[in-house]
Amino acid sequence: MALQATSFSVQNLAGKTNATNLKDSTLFGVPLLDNRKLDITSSVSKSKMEFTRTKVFKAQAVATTSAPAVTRAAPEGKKTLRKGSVIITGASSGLGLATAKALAETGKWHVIMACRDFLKAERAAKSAGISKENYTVMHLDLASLDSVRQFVANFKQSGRPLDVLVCNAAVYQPTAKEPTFTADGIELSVGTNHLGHFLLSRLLLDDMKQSDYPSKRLIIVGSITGNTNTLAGNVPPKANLGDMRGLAGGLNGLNSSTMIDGGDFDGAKAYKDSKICNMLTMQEFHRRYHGETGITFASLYPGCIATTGLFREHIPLFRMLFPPFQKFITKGFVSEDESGKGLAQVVSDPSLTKSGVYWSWNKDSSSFENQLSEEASDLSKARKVWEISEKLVGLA
Ligand code: LMG
Ligand code: NDP
Ligand code: PMR
Repeated sequence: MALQATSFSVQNLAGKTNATNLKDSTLFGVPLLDNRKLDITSSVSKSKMEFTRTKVFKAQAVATTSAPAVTRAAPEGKKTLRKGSVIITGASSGLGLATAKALAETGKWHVIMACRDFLKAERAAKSAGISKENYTVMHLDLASLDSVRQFVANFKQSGRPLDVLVCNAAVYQPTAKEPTFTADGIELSVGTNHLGHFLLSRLLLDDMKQSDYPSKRLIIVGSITGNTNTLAGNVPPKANLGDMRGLAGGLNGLNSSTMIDGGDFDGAKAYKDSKICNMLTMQEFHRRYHGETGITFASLYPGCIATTGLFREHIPLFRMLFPPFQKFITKGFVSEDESGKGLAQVVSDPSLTKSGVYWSWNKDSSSFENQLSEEASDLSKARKVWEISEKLVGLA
């Protein structure tokens, strides 16, 4: 196949990069030289670390790898496995929906689709063929801290256990000239993608602690575009949190900037900044809670899913050219189905229990621990994002 024939290995690239003495050590999301944070011993050898993945996941990858469930006595006295219970935010389209589908299909998971548009989510679940007994739609608008609190209260009332939480929803406003705001007056991209999820995960942490499931996980979706150690992360505008003066001021556009670094509003940058916050938050959760709770905290780059609703606000020409550009030029393209199977692995695969990891996939669909950029792995920034965010969402 042409796609596979033209991909080349890290070793080729590494040589090239060495020669030009570039500081950045990855290309197209895959580390080249600097293995500061990279542990590739478990899942891939260097030669397998090619920069694209073009094959689909094997369907059984998810079906056969779910964590062993807690056993419960069935009415007739036989032991049965209890279903895992997973909340996925933004499961009404794209990656979230594909993940819900992949997990539901195994019959081992009940998916709580946490969505802002109830009807859309119901329709999406139906058209994806998810059977009724495998999902529940619950209302959640991440652009309102009240809605997040209400969702958590409703969830607790439902009496369901919580084994895995997937923070997946996001908005991207690449063409916005002016900022828009959440119900709480916070710039929309960071407010939704980071702060809404931050509050949600903090409020649900106890439920996860109480779960008796063998592997409890909190997964926060990250991205290559927030990582400036990649080519994709160097396409302007680049992510940069600066000294976080804007975030500390509440991103309200009144007495503070709407951008985390205090600069002028830029929707594309705000999205990329929010993804850095997502990846830093995962690491800070890991540092604070992994030892005490045993919960696995993870992030991932699902691949470039160029066909999703994420690009709905981009100009039509972009939406037309972006998928073929990613398919044939960067070869970073993945289908929604494929990416959903990848995220479903991070939810349920017994071999992906390592905490504090940012997962990516090779072109043969095997997962590996990817390297975050310097800023996205800066632990003092992680702490600072955490502390400021706590104040903004009313937890401190
Ligand atoms: C911004 O523009 C907008 O201003 C902003 O509003 C927002 O929309 C944002 O990210 C979203 O984009 C980005 C703009 C500028 O990029 C473009 O979209 C312009 C396209 C230019 C086309 C270039 C030709 C490419 C050929 C592809 C042909 C197929 C057409 C498909 C197009 C689909 C759309 C993508 O971007 C630029 O400035 C372009 C230059 C970016 C390159 C950055 C590379 C940095 C390199 C850093 C080095 C990293 C180390 C690697 C070393 C490698 C050595 C081999
Ligand atoms: P989609 O737009 O298809 O999905 C985003 C989901 O988030 C939608 O279901 C949307 O709901 C939901 N959402 C948006 N705002 C809110 C809100 N205020 N409250 C609740 N839900 C909300 O995009 P993707 O599937 O591509 O994105 C999913 C994740 O993947 C994001 O975190 C994104 O950053 C990440 N990602 C995507 C990549 C890609 O190439 N597409 C690459 C790397 C990462 P609704 O359906 O109602 O609009
Ligand atoms: Mg990018 C070289 C590989 C590569 C990869 C894997 C992506 C992923 N992109 C790559 C390269 C390039 N992109 C190059 C060379 C360009 C300049 C032509 C380019 C441009 C570009 C734009 C304008 N790319 C984009 C945009 C967007 O608006 C998307 C974005 O930044 O959203 C925040 C985007 C993306 N490119 C990706 C991925 C995964 C995206 C979606 C970003 C995300 O969801 O985080």
